[in-house]
Parts: sequence; structure tokens; C-alpha cells
Amino acid sequence: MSKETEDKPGMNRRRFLGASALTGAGVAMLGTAGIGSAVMSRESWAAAVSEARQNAHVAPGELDEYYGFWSGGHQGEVRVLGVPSMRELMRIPVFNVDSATGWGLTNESRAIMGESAKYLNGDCHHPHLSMADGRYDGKYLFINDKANSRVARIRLDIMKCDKMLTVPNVQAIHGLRVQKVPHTKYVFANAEFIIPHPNDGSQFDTTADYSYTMFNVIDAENMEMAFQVIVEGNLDNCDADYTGKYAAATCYNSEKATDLGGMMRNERDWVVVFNIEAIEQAVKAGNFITLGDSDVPVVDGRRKDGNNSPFTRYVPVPKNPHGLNTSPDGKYFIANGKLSPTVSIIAIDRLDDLFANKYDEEREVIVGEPELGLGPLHTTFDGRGYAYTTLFIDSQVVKWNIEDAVRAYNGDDVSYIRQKLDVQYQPGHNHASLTETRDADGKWLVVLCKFSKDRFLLTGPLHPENDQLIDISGDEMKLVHDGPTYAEPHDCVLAHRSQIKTRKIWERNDPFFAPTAEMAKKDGIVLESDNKVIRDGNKVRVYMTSMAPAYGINEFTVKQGDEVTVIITNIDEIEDVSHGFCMTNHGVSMEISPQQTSSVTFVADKPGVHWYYCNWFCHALHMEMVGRMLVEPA
Ligand code: K7E
Ligand code: CUA
Ligand code: CA
Repeated sequence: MSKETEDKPGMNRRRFLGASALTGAGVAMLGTAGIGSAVMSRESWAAAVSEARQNAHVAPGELDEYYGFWSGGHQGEVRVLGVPSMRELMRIPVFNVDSATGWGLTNESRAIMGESAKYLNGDCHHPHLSMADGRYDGKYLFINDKANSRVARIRLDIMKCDKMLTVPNVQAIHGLRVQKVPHTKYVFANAEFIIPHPNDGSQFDTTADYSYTMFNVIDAENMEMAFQVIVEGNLDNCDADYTGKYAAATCYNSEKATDLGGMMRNERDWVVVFNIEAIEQAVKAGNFITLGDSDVPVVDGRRKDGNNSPFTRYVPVPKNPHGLNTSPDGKYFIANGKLSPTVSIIAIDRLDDLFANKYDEEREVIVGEPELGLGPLHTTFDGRGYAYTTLFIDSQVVKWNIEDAVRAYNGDDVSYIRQKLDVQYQPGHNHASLTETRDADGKWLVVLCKFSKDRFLLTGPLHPENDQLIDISGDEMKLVHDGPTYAEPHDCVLAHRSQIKTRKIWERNDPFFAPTAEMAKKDGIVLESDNKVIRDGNKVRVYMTSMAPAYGINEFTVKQGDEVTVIITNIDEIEDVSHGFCMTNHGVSMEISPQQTSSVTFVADKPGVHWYYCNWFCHALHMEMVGRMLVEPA
């Protein structure tokens, strides 16, 4: 984790850092050995950086060109940022509980979370947007939850989570990507940890045949499991190709070890390539098994007695690889070395032959293995033939040319590294604008640094992380912005603003609150106009409207011990006038945006007067938007 690295010949990192402090710019890296670019004077570099920073400036009242969707890491939410300003626009609660919107508290959100609503934590890493023909279609964002083995979907038109699935028979969903072509029919999700099957306490040996993990394929439209594939070793990150036929994933624990030393024993682990077509056909033909109570089709992608499975191929790469990224021209899967200073370039057009067993060994699909620096974790692309790889240990981003790296692997005397830029500090993911689509436009690069150290005012022992924005539109990368972030955005994606179309107010027939609308219908209630209390045994349903600055009901009476459901329909039609509902001393809070219906259920366990109030500022008389629940003693 130390940022100390060996100085390159003739380079003194300390001096560079000094220079960057002097100019206030990220000069650190200019002229690093082997790059061969002319060294700019400090003055002209500073001028170039200052120009780049002006391009990144979005004046008050102006809109950003890109939407950025950030994972919230083990905080559990998704964050929406404008790029290049890096202004935080919105937070979308997903695997967390959110007091402002009532996510995790309202009946609508709890229905979406299902069984897993009992968990109050999550750990999301990889947000990815749905596509059609390799381009963002603006429909959905998918994200993993490593902590509780879930995958969630966010509807981009309302920017709310609308589906959540707990993946059965596995532990810890980590890598996640979508099928790019012909469209996102499937979401691919790697389960990281190896567990026994059945995992009922009867057996514990991780190296045995009964212990494995699986590659999980989810139907993107209904968010149900499509099928699962048993693999050898474990699974880390994944990506899909531009033919729709293949997906690939890294494995760092081919050893099936349970400790650090064991997981680093083999000189090589592998990239496992999945033949999605072959798996689909097997499932269609009924050639699958099921596990335990689950009816999800499972196929075995492990080699048996030296024979390949028709579903997988295992391509050996240097030990403990991490990120897996598809180049936007569709030519390569790039596996990032982590413990090796290299990345492995896999030619996707060789995969048909690989599955047809035309090669003597699997590594013949590797067409390049450039040495980039220490700790390569993730790679991103500008659509102009360059790749940008994060170097965790060197604390740098390295820009390199893919075709030159392929030539060098063939023995040509070419250098492929173009620039190394110091980042602050220790980057994990990086992500260039539109990089995982055919539209990769090479304008902006976000680098998600794990440590900020001295970059911001100190905040106690827990420091923010640092998401840095780099201008990659020219020949040189230029650092233009430091953005402190709360734990822990592993990854982000950037879409052009023209690709995301959001609603300004809710549609009254939105499926998000359809179950609540259904309940109202059974109660004979017209949500848009009725203000009524309905008693059903000890269950009380309070239907009311809200219109700034008043609720449709400002007093209702229940009995101690009643289970009370408050259902509110915001009949304001004015954009941006959201109301809230907070019942004091009951742990109850929710958002009701224009034309939305929201509901929450709680027990009226304390006799007496209990005020409720609107907690989203809606009007000059917002403070007066209140009511009272009168609870008669049992
Ligand atoms: Cu590299 Cu979970 Cu994508 Cu973190 S993973 S950095
Ligand atoms: Cu309604 Cu504040
Ligand atoms: Ca290993």
C-alpha cells in the first residue's frame, strides 16, 4: 500500500512532486523514461493544464455534458455526478437504508428488496448501463452487492432501484457486466467465493469437487436467474464482447486456497472464457442440473479428465489477475496483472478457433503482454487505439498504445508506453467517457483513487477517497480536478447526457407503486382525490393526498397496537415539489415526489398525540405542513 516506488533512471519522484506543488499541477510524470516524448517546459505544461482545467469548468447554471454513475461501495448506494464538473447530482439508495427518501422503510422499496430487505448493509462495486448494439440505450443501470450476493437494477427514467435479486447457491457477487450485443439480454455476475454444495455444514473441504463457485447469468428484463455455470477456481472481474457470443472473467484463486499464501502459490491463474451460445443451447435442450431448492439451470464448466467443457476455456495468465476489460473496437479482452506488471491481451477473433480446439495451447489466443508498471488493476480506452491502465503500487495511470503492444509481443522493436501520470493516490478503477461502448470518445478519464492522504482538509482518522478527473482529449493526460468521495466508489461509468432521458414528474400508472395502487383499488379508494381512513381488524390504512403546503388529512385516530399504513399521493404537478412524511418518534420517513404515491407501515404502540410533518421543503409554509395521529390507549 506504500506509495514509495523505485525512481526511474534519471528521475526523482520527490523532485517531480515538488514541481507539481510549485505549479499546482499534476506535472509529476512528464518525461518518464521510455516514453520518448519531448519534455515541455514547466511554464508551457502549466499553461496546458490550466487550459484543460478551463474546459472542465462548468459555470453556475450550466449543465454537464456527461452523466456519471458511481458505485457507493460498502455504503451501498449509487451516486449520480455531472462530468466534467464532478458535481454530485443525486444519490440513489439501493442496498442501504435512506432516511430522506425512505428507501428500506417504505412498502414500495421493501417490496422491491424482497426477502433481503432484512439486510441493512450492502457493498456495491460495478455499475453498468444497459445497451443495444454496443451503445447505451438509457434504460437501466445494474449493480452488484458483494456483501449479500445480490444484483440490483435501477430504472434510469426515474433513477430509482426497481428490481433486486439475491443470486442463489453462491457467495459474494463481485464482477458484473452486461451483454453488449445484440442488446442487454443478460447481466453477467461473478460469484467470488468457493463454497461446498450443499453448504449445509456436512462438508467443508474447499479443494474437493463439491466445492466451487459459479458464473451467474441474469435475465436483464425480468431480473430473474437465467442460468449458472460451475467453474474451476474462483471468479473476480468480467466483461462481455461485441459479438454477443463470449464473456470472460479473471480468476485469482485457481488454487482454491483459503489463505493469502495459498492464493498466490500458482505462477499462473487464468482468464475463463464463456461460450454464451453453447451454454444457452445446452439449457434449452434441458442438459442441466439444479441445486438444492433452486430451479435455476446449472451447467458444469469444469474440465473433466483432461477434456474441455463445451462451455468454457481457461487461458493461463500471470498470477492473480484482476480487472477484465473489452476494447471498444471489439478486438480484445484485456486482463490486468495485479501481481504481474503486465496486462494480457486476448484476441477475441481467436475464440471461435479456441473453442474448436484448433490451438495446441490456450495461450495462443494471447497476442500481447505489455509491461506497464507495478500493480495494474483496471484498463479503460479512448476509442483512438490507446488504453489507460491504473497502476496501484506505482500510483499512476499509464497511457499505452494497444497495437504497438501487440507488435512488440511479435518481436518488433516498438515502444508502446506513451505517458505515465502520477495520481493521488493508489488508483483502483479508472473509466473513460463512453469507454465500454462503441461510442468511446476519449474526452474524460475518471481515476478512482483509494487514498487521499494530504489532498484535502483532514477529517479524522477516516479520510475521503479521491476521484480525479483527467483530460485525455489531447496527446497528454492532464489532471484537472480532485474530487473527495465517501467510502468507497470502486467504479463508475460515464454516459453522454443525450443518452439519458429522465421523467420530470411521475406517471400515475408507474409500476414502482403499482402494488400500492392495487391495494387502494381493493379498498375502493381513488388515490388522487380520496382522504379516508379504512379499518380492517387491527390494520388501519390512512389514505391521503398532499398538495403544498397541506396534507389531505391533518388528524386521524387509531388504537394503541394498531398496524398503521399511511398512503400518500402527491397531487402537485409542479416539477421539483416533493413532499415528505415523517411520523415523529416512530422511525418513519419517506419522499413523495410530484404525482407519486408512497406508503409506509408501522405500529402505533404509544398512546397519545403524535405529530407528523413534511420533511421535504416544499413551500413557504412548509413548516406548517403537519398533522396529528391520535392514539387511544388499548
Ligand atoms: Cu478493482 Cu471490486 Cu472492480 Cu475494487 S474491484 S478497485
Ligand atoms: Cu410538503 Cu414540505
Ligand atoms: Ca492465485
